[in-house]
Amino acid sequence: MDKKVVFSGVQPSGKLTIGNYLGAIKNWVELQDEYDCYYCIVDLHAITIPQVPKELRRSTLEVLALYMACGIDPDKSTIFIQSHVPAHTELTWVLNTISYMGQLGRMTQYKEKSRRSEENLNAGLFTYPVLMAADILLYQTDLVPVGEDQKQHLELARDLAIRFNNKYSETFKVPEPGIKDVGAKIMSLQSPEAKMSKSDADENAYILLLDDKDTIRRKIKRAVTDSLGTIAYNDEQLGLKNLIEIYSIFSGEKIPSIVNKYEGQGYGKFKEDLAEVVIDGISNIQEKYNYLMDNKDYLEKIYIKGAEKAEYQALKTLRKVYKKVGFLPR
Ligand code: ATP
Ligand code: LTN
Repeated sequence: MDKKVVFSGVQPSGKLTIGNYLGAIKNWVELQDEYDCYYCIVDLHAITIPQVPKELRRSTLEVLALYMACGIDPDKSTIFIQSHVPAHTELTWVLNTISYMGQLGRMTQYKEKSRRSEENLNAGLFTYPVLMAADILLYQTDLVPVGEDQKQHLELARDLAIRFNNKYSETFKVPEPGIKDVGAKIMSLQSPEAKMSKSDADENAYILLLDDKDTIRRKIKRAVTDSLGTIAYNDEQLGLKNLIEIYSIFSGEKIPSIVNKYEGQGYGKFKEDLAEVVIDGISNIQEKYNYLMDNKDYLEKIYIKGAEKAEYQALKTLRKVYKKVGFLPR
């Protein structure tokens, strides 16, 4: 029997945070044996906000190296760059024609990003989720492992699959979201009611996968907590709650056991230990990353091979779509 299909992606827009890792990439690793996995670097999505071309090229390679350093194995999974497979933009066009302006206008990410870039409110920002739907639907994807913030976009991808299937006949698999209970929304270290984001203006708000040890210790020490002063896991102590979750996922220790261990102690010792847990959890990734970035020829081979494999699958779906909508074959 054929394996079920997983698809996910990250934008090469700046450095990756531990939020991207815990909410997405770490979970991708666990799916590699059971599923046929496609992990994409979504550079077409990245240009919906202004990018410096030279830096975009570098970030794209960096994200590829980070995927692999985190444990994505190119012998098991297909790793590729979105712009290398033109079928993504081609299917986007077709899906645009069955997407409703109203639904796209209600997307939270669009509303937030358009508020931030009022002077450059480009159409790409608006159709961003349609491109994401195309990414997913091209591969007849069963499962999409992402963080909580992508839930609404996934709902749209499901809607478009169903709408197309109803209009023309069964064509797309309707994908399911894979969102974890813990770790799907790592919060900002400075304002724990907001998501940790790599595009945050305050660099103390996030920990990067490539931050050095002292930076990690400093950022965790400065992380916002509360004045209650007791270690507990609840919604009144959001800052602490977030830190406990980070501790739990990196260490594998259950949340109640962590709370127990630090009960009666102040936040200082807990934060010190947390910093070491995080450092421990990512030092291996950093080592592998540095090795890979010194071997760019190898990285190039990986993404060339990845694009070939991805394109083969993508074109199968695109051909069906073109036929169903009535395009005359060449
Ligand atoms: P930005 O914050 O700059 O908009 P981003 O950090 O959300 O970007 P993306 O490339 O948009 O990065 O997201 C990649 C993946 O990481 C997605 O699956 C997303 O849901 C997940 N993710 C992003 N931030 C977090 C977070 N704070 N907690 C958990 N998962 C996250
Ligand atoms: N929009 C996503 C990135 C993304 C994606 C995808 C995730 C683009 N295409 C397909 C899963 C499946 C984000 O994280 N901002």
